[in-house]
Amino acid sequence: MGVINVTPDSFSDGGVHFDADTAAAAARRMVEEGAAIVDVGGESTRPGSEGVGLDEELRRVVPVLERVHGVPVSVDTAKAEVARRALELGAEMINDVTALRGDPDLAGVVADGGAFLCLMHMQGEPRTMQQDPRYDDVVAEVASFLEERLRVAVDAGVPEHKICLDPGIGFGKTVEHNLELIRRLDAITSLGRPVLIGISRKSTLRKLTGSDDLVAASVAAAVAAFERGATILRVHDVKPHVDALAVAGAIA
Ligand code: HH2
Repeated sequence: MGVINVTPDSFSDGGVHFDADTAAAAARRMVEEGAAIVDVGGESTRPGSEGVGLDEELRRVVPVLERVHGVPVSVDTAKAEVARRALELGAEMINDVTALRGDPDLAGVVADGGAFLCLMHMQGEPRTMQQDPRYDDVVAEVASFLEERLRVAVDAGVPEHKICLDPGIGFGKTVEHNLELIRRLDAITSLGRPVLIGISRKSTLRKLTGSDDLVAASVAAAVAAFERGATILRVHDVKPHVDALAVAGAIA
């Protein structure tokens, strides 16, 4: 899954794809490089961010979707109205970092639109989530949250076979929480749904390496997650991940 943030402030690629033509060209290039799907987002969820209003999010995302016909697209949104417009414009999946806790109408839009859905764990909200994240057992708590949200989504009419689960690397988690979630990913894969991991260019990698160039660190983390059962990797640098995963997959 390639990442296109149509935002001025995303923590790793903020501003790079803020123009719709540039974003659409980048989405096409990601598919040429081997991405199976491209995740388009108009609201930054980086630690400390405030969120954007509906009109501004639509203004960012819709022009990109209008320019990427034929590209398999996921839309990173928690807003039902953004999801509705996105599905009308051909998006196949809604990636909701609130796991259906943000907008009571989102589940119905996804169900009616026949879309795929990603449910992600987050402790707290982006504005404050990294201030002091605490868990008794991060893996058990994230797994039980995802199991509950999966049930909520299915009860709201989204077919189970269209749902994937994501432990939410960096969303209300310390470095050690993030590492433990990947180390013990079997607790989440055992819920029976495909698991998505988004660790590309995240600050955990910067803290581990002390480097600002996070491509190699991102690839290493993606391969480690793949080897523990993750099947969707959300990444900014598609080509190195596709190559690394081709090799890791051939060996597996
Ligand atoms: N991470 C980010 C955004 N959306 N969605 C899922 N399912 N999983 C993730 O780990 C995830 C996500 C944050 O990363 P990024 O897109 O690079 O930055 P920003 O939120 O600042 O746009």
